Amino acid sequence: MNKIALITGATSGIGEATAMKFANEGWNVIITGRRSDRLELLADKLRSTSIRVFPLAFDVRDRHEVEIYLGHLPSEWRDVDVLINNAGLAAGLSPIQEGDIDDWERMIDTNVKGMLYVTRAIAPGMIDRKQGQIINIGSIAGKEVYPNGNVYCASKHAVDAISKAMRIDMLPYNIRVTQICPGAVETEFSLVRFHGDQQRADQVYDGFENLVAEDIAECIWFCVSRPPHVNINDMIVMPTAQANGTLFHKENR
Ligand code: NDP
Ligand code: 8X3
Repeated sequence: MNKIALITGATSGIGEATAMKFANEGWNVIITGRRSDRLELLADKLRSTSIRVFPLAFDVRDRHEVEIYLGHLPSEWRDVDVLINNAGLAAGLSPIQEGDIDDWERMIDTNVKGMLYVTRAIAPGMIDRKQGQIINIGSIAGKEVYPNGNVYCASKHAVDAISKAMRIDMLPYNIRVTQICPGAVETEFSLVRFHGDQQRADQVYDGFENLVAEDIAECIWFCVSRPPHVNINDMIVMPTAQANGTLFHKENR
């Protein structure tokens, strides 16, 4: 029987590339995100690889929706082998004294609370079966803080802490917990961060070769495809032209 991966935030970027990678490896996939039109398009594309797809459109910030969709999966989708907690975002890039409180709440509610709600719905089944892997998409922003990154960095530091805590709690149950922390990946991330300002988003990736979503999908697959006795705890993946959260080698500088 094909294995099952549940990927949150599969309507674009890293999540979409990861869904494609797993489908190409013959896994059945549960794909989630709020934009149902995009989910359906992706589901059609994935089905052409002859695997089974279960698209679920909901908002990870809504704990009742998470419980309705993920707490009551149909029996053929219930045994999730790998959960990829990927849905997330940055909103804004301002000093804390000028921060938009709605932006802060979106980031904390999505990156921290959403990840917790999804994990709370899926982890008990893995524990019952004594089998599974949870992959949390953190960030270099969860390892360092950078100017104006305040609340986004805090939310990803929370992902870092929760990943370590999950690894302890899941230890008796044969469940692998992995965190993957990318540097700059060109996706819709910066467009979302700058509230739809395409020009500002494009500037983030000017002058150096950024990562692409498929690079992270490959890293996720590497972690999942290790032998069962091997767990990659934590992986930091940067563009070669990025040394840390703030230092880039840009050709046009
Ligand atoms: P994208 O903006 O391309 O993708 C984000 C995904 O998250 C979308 O599918 C979006 O779907 C989903 N999402 C956002 N909010 C919600 C919500 N409330 N409920 C359900 N789904 C939601 O960005 P990336 O692919 O780059 O981001 C994926 C993850 O990678 C994030 O956690 C991000 O923090 C992290 N990351 C990204 C880096 C980068 O440079 N791009 C670097 C380090 C980490 P929809 O809008 O349809 O709901
Ligand atoms: C996304 C990358 O550098 O904006 O997590 O934090 S960064």
